[in-house]
Amino acid sequence: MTHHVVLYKKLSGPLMQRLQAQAEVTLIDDPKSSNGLARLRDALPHADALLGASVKLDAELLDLAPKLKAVSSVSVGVDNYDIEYLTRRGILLTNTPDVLTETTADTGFALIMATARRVVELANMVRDGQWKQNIGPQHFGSDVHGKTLGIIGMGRIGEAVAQRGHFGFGMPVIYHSHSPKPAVEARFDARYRSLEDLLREADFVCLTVPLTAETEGLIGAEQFAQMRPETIFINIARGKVVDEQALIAALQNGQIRAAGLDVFEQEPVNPDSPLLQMDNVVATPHMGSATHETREAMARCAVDNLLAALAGERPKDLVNPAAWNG
Ligand code: 8YV
Repeated sequence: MTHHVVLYKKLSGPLMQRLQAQAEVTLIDDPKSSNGLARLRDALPHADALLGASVKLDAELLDLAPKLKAVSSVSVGVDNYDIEYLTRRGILLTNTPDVLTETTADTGFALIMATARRVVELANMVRDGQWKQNIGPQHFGSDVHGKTLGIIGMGRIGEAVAQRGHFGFGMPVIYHSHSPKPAVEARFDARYRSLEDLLREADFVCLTVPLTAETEGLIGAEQFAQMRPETIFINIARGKVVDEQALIAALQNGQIRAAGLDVFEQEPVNPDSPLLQMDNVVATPHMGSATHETREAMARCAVDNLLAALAGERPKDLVNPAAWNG
Protein backbone atom coordinates (compact mmCIF):
# COMPACT_ATOMS: atom_id res chain seq x y z
CA MET A 1 0.00 0.00 0.00
CA THR A 2 1.40 3.45 -0.93
CA HIS A 3 1.26 5.88 1.94
CA HIS A 4 0.37 9.55 1.40
CA VAL A 5 2.70 11.98 3.17
CA VAL A 6 1.87 15.69 3.49
CA LEU A 7 4.93 17.95 3.94
CA TYR A 8 4.42 21.43 5.32
CA LYS A 9 8.14 22.25 5.32
CA LYS A 10 10.41 21.97 2.26
CA LEU A 11 13.04 19.23 2.20
CA SER A 12 16.37 19.21 0.37
CA GLY A 13 16.48 17.42 -3.00
CA PRO A 14 18.06 14.19 -1.73
CA LEU A 15 15.63 13.90 1.20
CA MET A 16 12.65 14.69 -1.05
CA GLN A 17 13.76 12.01 -3.50
CA ARG A 18 14.21 9.51 -0.66
CA LEU A 19 10.70 10.20 0.59
CA GLN A 20 9.11 10.16 -2.87
CA ALA A 21 10.66 6.74 -3.51
CA GLN A 22 8.65 5.36 -0.60
CA ALA A 23 5.46 7.43 -0.49
CA GLU A 24 3.15 9.72 -2.40
CA VAL A 25 4.17 13.22 -1.30
CA THR A 26 2.20 16.48 -1.25
CA LEU A 27 4.20 19.63 -0.42
CA ILE A 28 2.56 22.68 1.18
CA ASP A 29 5.53 25.05 1.28
CA ASP A 30 3.74 28.07 2.73
CA PRO A 31 1.40 26.66 5.41
CA LYS A 32 1.17 29.94 7.31
CA SER A 33 -0.36 31.82 4.37
CA SER A 34 -4.15 31.68 3.99
CA ASN A 35 -3.75 29.91 0.66
CA GLY A 36 -1.23 27.48 2.11
CA LEU A 37 -3.43 26.69 5.08
CA ALA A 38 -6.37 26.06 2.75
CA ARG A 39 -4.23 23.63 0.70
CA LEU A 40 -3.07 21.93 3.90
CA ARG A 41 -6.68 21.48 5.02
CA ASP A 42 -7.57 20.04 1.58
CA ALA A 43 -4.67 17.57 1.80
CA LEU A 44 -5.32 16.33 5.34
CA PRO A 45 -8.18 13.87 4.52
CA HIS A 46 -5.70 11.85 2.41
CA ALA A 47 -2.72 12.07 4.78
CA ASP A 48 -1.22 8.99 6.41
CA ALA A 49 1.60 11.10 7.84
CA LEU A 50 2.67 14.76 8.24
CA LEU A 51 6.18 16.23 8.33
CA GLY A 52 7.01 19.85 9.14
CA ALA A 53 7.42 22.43 11.90
CA SER A 54 6.37 25.83 13.24
CA VAL A 55 2.65 25.32 12.54
CA LYS A 56 0.14 24.69 15.32
CA LEU A 57 -1.57 21.37 14.56
CA ASP A 58 -4.60 21.50 16.84
CA ALA A 59 -7.51 19.07 17.17
CA GLU A 60 -9.74 21.09 14.84
CA LEU A 61 -7.17 20.76 12.06
CA LEU A 62 -6.26 17.12 12.70
CA ASP A 63 -9.89 16.05 12.86
CA LEU A 64 -9.66 16.60 9.08
CA ALA A 65 -7.10 13.75 8.88
CA PRO A 66 -8.89 10.48 9.70
CA LYS A 67 -6.11 8.32 8.22
CA LEU A 68 -3.24 9.99 10.12
CA LYS A 69 -0.72 7.56 11.65
CA ALA A 70 2.26 9.82 12.39
CA VAL A 71 3.36 13.42 12.74
CA SER A 72 7.11 13.98 12.32
CA SER A 73 8.22 17.38 13.64
CA VAL A 74 11.42 19.01 12.39
CA SER A 75 12.04 20.48 15.81
CA VAL A 76 12.91 19.58 19.36
CA GLY A 77 10.12 21.71 20.78
CA VAL A 78 6.68 20.08 20.62
CA ASP A 79 4.52 22.94 21.88
CA ASN A 80 2.79 23.12 18.48
CA TYR A 81 1.14 19.75 19.07
CA ASP A 82 -1.78 18.54 21.19
CA ILE A 83 0.03 15.48 22.51
CA GLU A 84 -2.98 14.19 24.46
CA TYR A 85 -5.15 14.38 21.33
CA LEU A 86 -2.51 12.62 19.20
CA THR A 87 -2.03 9.89 21.78
CA ARG A 88 -5.76 9.40 22.17
CA ARG A 89 -5.99 8.79 18.42
CA GLY A 90 -2.92 6.54 18.44
CA ILE A 91 -1.03 8.98 16.22
CA LEU A 92 2.75 8.84 16.74
CA LEU A 93 4.50 12.18 17.30
CA THR A 94 8.26 12.38 16.75
CA ASN A 95 10.79 15.21 17.04
CA THR A 96 14.50 15.82 16.41
CA PRO A 97 16.07 16.23 19.86
CA ASP A 98 19.79 15.55 19.65
CA VAL A 99 20.95 16.87 16.30
CA LEU A 100 20.32 20.52 17.12
CA THR A 101 21.65 20.67 20.69
CA GLU A 102 25.13 22.03 19.99
CA THR A 103 24.01 24.51 17.34
CA THR A 104 21.30 25.92 19.60
CA ALA A 105 23.75 26.26 22.49
CA ASP A 106 26.11 28.07 20.09
CA THR A 107 23.25 30.49 19.37
CA GLY A 108 22.85 31.02 23.10
CA PHE A 109 26.49 32.02 23.40
CA ALA A 110 26.29 34.14 20.27
CA LEU A 111 23.57 36.13 22.04
CA ILE A 112 25.51 36.23 25.33
CA MET A 113 28.57 37.65 23.59
CA ALA A 114 26.69 39.97 21.22
CA THR A 115 24.56 41.39 24.04
CA ALA A 116 27.28 41.72 26.68
CA ARG A 117 29.83 43.31 24.31
CA ARG A 118 27.22 45.39 22.39
CA VAL A 119 28.46 43.87 19.11
CA VAL A 120 25.41 44.74 16.98
CA GLU A 121 25.16 48.30 18.28
CA LEU A 122 28.89 49.03 17.83
CA ALA A 123 29.20 47.24 14.50
CA ASN A 124 26.29 49.34 13.22
CA MET A 125 28.06 52.46 14.47
CA VAL A 126 31.12 51.53 12.38
CA ARG A 127 29.00 50.59 9.36
CA ASP A 128 27.14 53.92 9.63
CA GLY A 129 30.42 55.86 9.55
CA GLN A 130 29.98 57.04 13.13
CA TRP A 131 33.30 55.72 14.45
CA LYS A 132 34.96 59.10 14.75
CA GLN A 133 37.37 58.54 17.65
CA ASN A 134 38.65 55.92 20.08
CA ILE A 135 35.63 54.44 21.79
CA GLY A 136 35.11 55.44 25.41
CA PRO A 137 33.13 54.38 28.46
CA GLN A 138 29.84 55.26 26.76
CA HIS A 139 30.54 52.36 24.38
CA PHE A 140 31.98 49.85 26.85
CA GLY A 141 30.22 46.50 27.27
CA SER A 142 30.39 43.89 30.05
CA ASP A 143 32.80 41.00 30.49
CA VAL A 144 31.53 37.46 29.95
CA HIS A 145 34.49 35.39 31.16
CA GLY A 146 34.35 34.63 34.86
CA LYS A 147 30.82 35.99 35.29
CA THR A 148 28.08 33.79 36.81
CA LEU A 149 25.99 31.94 34.24
CA GLY A 150 22.46 31.08 35.42
CA ILE A 151 20.67 28.46 33.28
CA ILE A 152 16.93 27.89 33.67
CA GLY A 153 16.22 24.39 32.34
CA MET A 154 18.95 21.74 32.41
CA GLY A 155 18.06 19.48 29.50
CA ARG A 156 20.31 18.74 26.51
CA ILE A 157 20.55 22.37 25.42
CA GLY A 158 20.99 23.66 28.96
CA GLU A 159 23.86 21.21 29.48
CA ALA A 160 25.51 22.33 26.23
CA VAL A 161 25.25 25.96 27.35
CA ALA A 162 26.76 25.01 30.73
CA GLN A 163 29.62 23.23 28.92
CA ARG A 164 30.43 26.37 26.93
CA GLY A 165 30.27 28.58 30.00
CA HIS A 166 32.36 26.32 32.24
CA PHE A 167 35.06 25.13 29.87
CA GLY A 168 35.01 27.99 27.37
CA PHE A 169 34.60 31.07 29.49
CA GLY A 170 35.54 30.03 33.03
CA MET A 171 32.05 30.95 34.25
CA PRO A 172 30.65 29.66 37.55
CA VAL A 173 27.47 27.82 36.50
CA ILE A 174 24.26 27.82 38.53
CA TYR A 175 21.05 26.27 37.31
CA HIS A 176 17.37 25.73 38.08
CA SER A 177 15.40 22.71 36.88
CA HIS A 178 12.69 20.27 38.08
CA SER A 179 15.27 18.56 40.25
CA PRO A 180 19.02 18.70 40.93
CA LYS A 181 21.27 16.99 38.36
CA PRO A 182 24.30 15.50 40.12
CA ALA A 183 25.96 14.46 36.84
CA VAL A 184 25.74 18.02 35.52
CA GLU A 185 27.13 19.35 38.80
CA ALA A 186 30.05 16.96 38.58
CA ARG A 187 30.81 17.75 34.91
CA PHE A 188 30.56 21.53 35.08
CA ASP A 189 31.05 22.24 38.79
CA ALA A 190 27.48 23.55 38.56
CA ARG A 191 25.30 24.36 41.53
CA TYR A 192 21.51 23.94 41.83
CA ARG A 193 19.56 27.04 42.85
CA SER A 194 15.93 27.86 43.45
CA LEU A 195 14.58 30.06 40.67
CA GLU A 196 14.57 33.11 42.93
CA ASP A 197 18.12 32.55 44.13
CA LEU A 198 19.35 32.02 40.57
CA LEU A 199 17.73 35.27 39.42
CA ARG A 200 19.33 37.19 42.26
CA GLU A 201 22.81 35.70 41.76
CA ALA A 202 23.32 35.25 38.01
CA ASP A 203 25.07 37.84 35.84
CA PHE A 204 23.61 36.09 32.76
CA VAL A 205 20.18 34.44 32.95
CA CYS A 206 19.71 31.98 30.08
CA LEU A 207 16.32 30.36 29.42
CA THR A 208 16.44 26.87 27.85
CA VAL A 209 13.18 25.29 29.13
CA PRO A 210 10.54 23.80 26.79
CA LEU A 211 7.23 25.66 26.54
CA THR A 212 4.67 23.76 28.58
CA ALA A 213 1.60 24.67 30.66
CA GLU A 214 4.03 24.79 33.61
CA THR A 215 6.62 27.10 32.01
CA GLU A 216 4.31 29.49 30.14
CA GLY A 217 4.78 32.94 31.71
CA LEU A 218 7.50 31.60 34.03
CA ILE A 219 9.49 34.84 33.80
CA GLY A 220 7.36 37.89 34.53
CA ALA A 221 7.50 41.19 36.45
CA GLU A 222 8.21 39.46 39.77
CA GLN A 223 11.13 37.53 38.30
CA PHE A 224 12.63 40.54 36.53
CA ALA A 225 12.43 42.45 39.83
CA GLN A 226 14.59 39.70 41.41
CA MET A 227 17.34 40.26 38.83
CA ARG A 228 20.01 42.94 39.16
CA PRO A 229 20.52 46.08 37.05
CA GLU A 230 23.68 44.54 35.56
CA THR A 231 21.96 41.26 34.70
CA ILE A 232 21.73 40.24 31.03
CA PHE A 233 18.72 38.11 30.04
CA ILE A 234 18.96 35.53 27.23
CA ASN A 235 15.99 33.61 25.76
CA ILE A 236 16.69 30.67 23.39
CA ALA A 237 13.64 28.73 24.62
CA ARG A 238 10.21 30.01 23.57
CA GLY A 239 8.80 33.51 23.63
CA LYS A 240 5.76 32.54 25.71
CA VAL A 241 7.93 31.43 28.62
CA VAL A 242 8.35 35.17 29.20
CA ASP A 243 5.79 37.93 29.88
CA GLU A 244 7.02 40.13 27.04
CA GLN A 245 5.41 43.30 28.38
CA ALA A 246 7.19 42.73 31.71
CA LEU A 247 10.48 42.25 29.82
CA ILE A 248 9.97 45.51 27.95
CA ALA A 249 9.23 47.33 31.23
CA ALA A 250 12.27 45.78 32.95
CA LEU A 251 14.52 46.98 30.13
CA GLN A 252 12.93 50.42 30.00
CA ASN A 253 13.17 50.82 33.82
CA GLY A 254 16.80 49.66 34.01
CA GLN A 255 15.86 46.60 36.12
CA ILE A 256 18.11 44.58 33.82
CA ARG A 257 21.01 45.74 31.64
CA ALA A 258 20.18 44.04 28.34
CA ALA A 259 18.47 41.14 26.60
CA GLY A 260 19.44 38.70 23.85
CA LEU A 261 16.27 37.23 22.34
CA ASP A 262 15.90 34.54 19.67
CA VAL A 263 12.22 33.87 20.38
CA PHE A 264 9.13 36.00 20.90
CA GLU A 265 5.51 35.72 21.99
CA GLN A 266 4.49 36.41 18.39
CA GLU A 267 6.79 35.33 15.53
CA PRO A 268 7.81 37.07 13.35
CA VAL A 269 8.03 39.74 16.06
CA ASN A 270 5.93 42.85 15.45
CA PRO A 271 8.18 45.37 13.67
CA ASP A 272 6.73 48.04 15.99
CA SER A 273 7.73 46.14 19.14
CA PRO A 274 9.59 48.37 21.65
CA LEU A 275 12.11 45.51 21.88
CA LEU A 276 13.32 46.45 18.41
CA GLN A 277 13.80 50.10 19.34
CA MET A 278 16.30 49.45 22.17
CA ASP A 279 20.08 49.39 21.59
CA ASN A 280 20.46 47.03 24.60
CA VAL A 281 18.34 44.35 22.92
CA VAL A 282 19.83 41.91 20.40
CA ALA A 283 16.89 40.30 18.56
CA THR A 284 17.37 37.36 16.18
CA PRO A 285 14.74 35.54 14.07
CA HIS A 286 14.34 32.18 15.87
CA MET A 287 17.62 31.03 14.37
CA GLY A 288 18.58 28.69 17.20
CA SER A 289 19.10 25.62 15.05
CA ALA A 290 19.40 27.48 11.75
CA THR A 291 22.63 26.28 10.18
CA HIS A 292 22.87 24.40 6.88
CA GLU A 293 24.34 21.36 8.60
CA THR A 294 21.92 21.19 11.51
CA ARG A 295 18.70 21.86 9.61
CA GLU A 296 19.63 19.14 7.10
CA ALA A 297 20.41 16.77 9.98
CA MET A 298 17.06 17.63 11.59
CA ALA A 299 15.18 17.02 8.35
CA ARG A 300 17.03 13.73 7.81
CA CYS A 301 16.11 12.67 11.34
CA ALA A 302 12.48 13.64 10.74
CA VAL A 303 12.32 11.61 7.51
CA ASP A 304 13.87 8.61 9.31
CA ASN A 305 11.24 8.90 12.06
CA LEU A 306 8.39 9.22 9.58
CA LEU A 307 9.43 6.27 7.41
CA ALA A 308 9.93 4.09 10.47
CA ALA A 309 6.43 4.92 11.70
CA LEU A 310 4.89 4.17 8.29
CA ALA A 311 6.77 0.86 8.15
CA GLY A 312 5.23 -0.14 11.48
CA GLU A 313 8.52 0.24 13.34
CA ARG A 314 8.96 2.20 16.58
CA PRO A 315 10.57 5.56 15.58
CA LYS A 316 13.81 6.56 17.37
CA ASP A 317 12.50 9.91 18.60
CA LEU A 318 8.99 9.02 19.76
CA VAL A 319 7.51 11.82 21.90
CA ASN A 320 4.34 9.94 22.94
CA PRO A 321 5.24 6.27 23.61
CA ALA A 322 1.71 5.71 24.96
CA ALA A 323 0.53 5.94 21.35
CA TRP A 324 2.78 3.05 20.32
CA ASN A 325 1.07 -0.34 20.20
CA GLY A 326 3.78 -2.18 18.25
C1 8YV B 1 12.49 25.29 15.00
C2 8YV B 1 13.08 25.04 17.29
O1 8YV B 1 11.73 24.15 15.29
O2 8YV B 1 13.67 22.79 17.27
C3 8YV B 1 12.95 23.65 17.78
O3 8YV B 1 12.12 23.45 18.71
O4 8YV B 1 12.67 25.95 17.93
C4 8YV B 1 13.66 25.31 15.96
O5 8YV B 1 14.67 24.41 15.63
C5 8YV B 1 12.87 25.28 13.60
O6 8YV B 1 12.92 26.61 13.26
C6 8YV B 1 11.87 24.56 12.70
O7 8YV B 1 12.53 23.76 11.79
